[in-house]
Amino acid sequence: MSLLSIRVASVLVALVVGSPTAFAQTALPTGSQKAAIASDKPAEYTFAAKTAGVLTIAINGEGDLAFAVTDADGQTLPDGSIDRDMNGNSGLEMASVLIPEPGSYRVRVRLQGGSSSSFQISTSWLSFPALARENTDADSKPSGAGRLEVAKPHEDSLASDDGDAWDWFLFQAPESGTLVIVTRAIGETADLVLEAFLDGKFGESVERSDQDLQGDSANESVTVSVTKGQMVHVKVSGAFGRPSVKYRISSSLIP
Ligand SMILES: [Ca+2]
Ligand SMILES: [Ca+2]
Ligand SMILES: [Ca+2]
Repeated sequence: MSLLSIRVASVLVALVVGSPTAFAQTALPTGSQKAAIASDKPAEYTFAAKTAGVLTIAINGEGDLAFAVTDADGQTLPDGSIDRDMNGNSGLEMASVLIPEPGSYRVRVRLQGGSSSSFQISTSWLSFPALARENTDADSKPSGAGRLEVAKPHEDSLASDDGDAWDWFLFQAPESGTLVIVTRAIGETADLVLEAFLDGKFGESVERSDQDLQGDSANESVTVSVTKGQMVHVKVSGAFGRPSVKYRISSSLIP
């Protein structure tokens, strides 16, 4: 999953263009550049942030474009999924995204519908260390997900004010079937969101629940078809603001 990143000495950010499958990559300066895109082949850029700061990205092109800013693991940053259709134009997108800590990040531009298109991308980087919001919990990234056994409930918590804003878990399906995962608050409730991701693709969930089942905003449920041995990553986060809650995550596999 790791992509090469080429550092541009004069700036704090280096952007590299390439497709997820090809290794041919072109360095992109923090100015403006044209690029080609296909609906089945997003354009992917990587950049290295030496500090926390703000990354501003604008794209303009044919067709319905959207982009996401992710960390090195591929999980989308908070407010990092952008499809705003500026000025009523589905191919015109713009956002400033908070980069919470030094590290390697990616920007993935995708074409929604249509076959191929070209677009222009412009970026700028504002280094601002005071914005740093490090999340030191290992389970804040898919690579540090807590391993859970199917049918064995687990208790955990979110404490956003201490930087613990979401948790990642990993299930491995002991056999093929339908995996059902649910969350419940322990004690005082909060508005939770439960997401499931398959096969190490953390950009977009295959299932997302913010259904507030039984009238409780923490009661969520996702259902995923799995094959024996398949890895299912699960993310528990807050729907709004900065959640602070104890919760239980339970699972069952229907063969
Ligand atoms: Ca769009
Ligand atoms: Ca936690
Ligand atoms: Ca909810």
